[in-house]
Amino acid sequence: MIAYLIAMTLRSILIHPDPRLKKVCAPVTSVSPEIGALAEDMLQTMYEAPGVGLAAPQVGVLQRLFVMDCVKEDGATPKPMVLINPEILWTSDETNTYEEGCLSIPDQYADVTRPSQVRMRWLGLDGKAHEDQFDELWATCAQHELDHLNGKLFIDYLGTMKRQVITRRMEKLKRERARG
Ligand code: K1U
Ligand code: ZN
Repeated sequence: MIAYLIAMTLRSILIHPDPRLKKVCAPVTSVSPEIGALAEDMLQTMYEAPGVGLAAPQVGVLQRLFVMDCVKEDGATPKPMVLINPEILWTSDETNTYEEGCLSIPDQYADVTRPSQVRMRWLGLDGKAHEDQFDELWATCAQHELDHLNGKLFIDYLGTMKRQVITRRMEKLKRERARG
């Protein structure tokens, strides 16, 4: 039997607190093969984690792109999406509260209220402009990922005390991981 290897690299996910997670990311200036390879690595890293989204700053790249796939049902066809230089065109007045998590803040969850629906425009890996409206988990995830590109984390929506408790837990986790 011949085994085929598919080229991909799992990237390390930064853990909060990290100054790179607080930066406003720069627009992607060219949808180059390097951006394509980064997006492919990010999708593989997201599926492996597992997560439903991942933004470039979470893997230490301070550029405006994220990936997401909110198809969660077992056996359903995956729908990987790559959004480069995403912009929000419209948000609904109706809101939705979802218990969010973050791959950069492992095992911590909190309710965040956001618009239920968003319309976004972005560049695809084909270099062309795309536009679509998202709802349910897709809308929550797209807004969570866009926040990452602006240096904002879901814990920034919480009160000071809750945010401090989570941040201290993450500092402890990082110290433990560093000790090995
Ligand atoms: O950006 C990230 O850190 C990824 C994050 C995205 C997200 C989760 C929940 C609400 C909004 C955005 C995650 O994917 S956390 C993991 C997660 O939610 C999940 C993992 C496996 C199956 C289903 C969900
Ligand atoms: Zn996140």
